[in-house]
Amino acid sequence: MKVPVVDNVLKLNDEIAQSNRAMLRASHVFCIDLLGGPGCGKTTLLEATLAKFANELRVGVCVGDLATTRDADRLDRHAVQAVQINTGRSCHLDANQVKQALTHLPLADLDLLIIENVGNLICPVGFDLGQDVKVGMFSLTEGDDKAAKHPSIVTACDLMLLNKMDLAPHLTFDREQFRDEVGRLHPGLRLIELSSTDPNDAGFVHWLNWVRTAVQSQATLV
Ligand SMILES: Nc1nc2c(ncn2[C@@H]2O[C@H](COP(=O)(O)OP(=O)(O)OP(=O)(O)O)[C@@H](O)[C@H]2O)c(=O)[nH]1
Ligand SMILES: [Mg+2]
Ligand SMILES: [Zn+2]
Repeated sequence: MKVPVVDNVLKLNDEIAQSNRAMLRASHVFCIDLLGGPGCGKTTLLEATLAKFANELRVGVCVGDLATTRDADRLDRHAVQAVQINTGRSCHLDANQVKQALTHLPLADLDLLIIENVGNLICPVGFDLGQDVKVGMFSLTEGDDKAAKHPSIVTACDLMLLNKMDLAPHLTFDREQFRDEVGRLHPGLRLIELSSTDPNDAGFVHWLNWVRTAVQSQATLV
């Protein structure tokens, strides 16, 4: 008997992602998918980023977690609108979940949508959500071998952040080796070292400038 093969799950996801992308472009909303392991500092980065952009960019956020609304609650006071997606047992966001979230967001009133993906270094990488760019995040406390151990996030992302730099004096993290491994996996990839808890530091300012430039370049594309 011929064994049926179900191989259209990602194809369907990609179709919905394209329609999300078209909807966001039509509303002139630039979209970032932020990826990183559990606790690397994604929500802390976004809290500080939204506070910095308060009088400059209108930002919506969409946060994926298996359970709780804690991250969306943390971001709600800084964002035009925050939407939590509870994924239940699923360890990544998919395009259909983002499609549902878009119905809760006032797209006409946004310049930027940031999606905080589920804390996971593996499968979120494979799911197109309709974003313009993927930003990958590692942090010093995870260890300097994580880029090499999780190459797909490094090759897929458009910018890499290395967070929790304030802890460098307390940890043995070989920044040279980490940088070399990122460079080997994705030549030319921009790597910004920063502390999300120190938004006035130079690294954080580089991140803010990167976002500004990305949003502006998108605005001229549409
Ligand atoms: N020292 C230091 N701590 C940080 C920094 N960024 C985040 N943290 C701390 O790291 C912990 C996790 O931060 P979160 O922002 O919740 O991390 P997350 O990536 O959103 O976590 P999940 O959504 O659960 O995957 C918190 O205790 C933060 O205060 C940083 O730059 N330096
Ligand atoms: Mg979080
Ligand atoms: Zn998953």
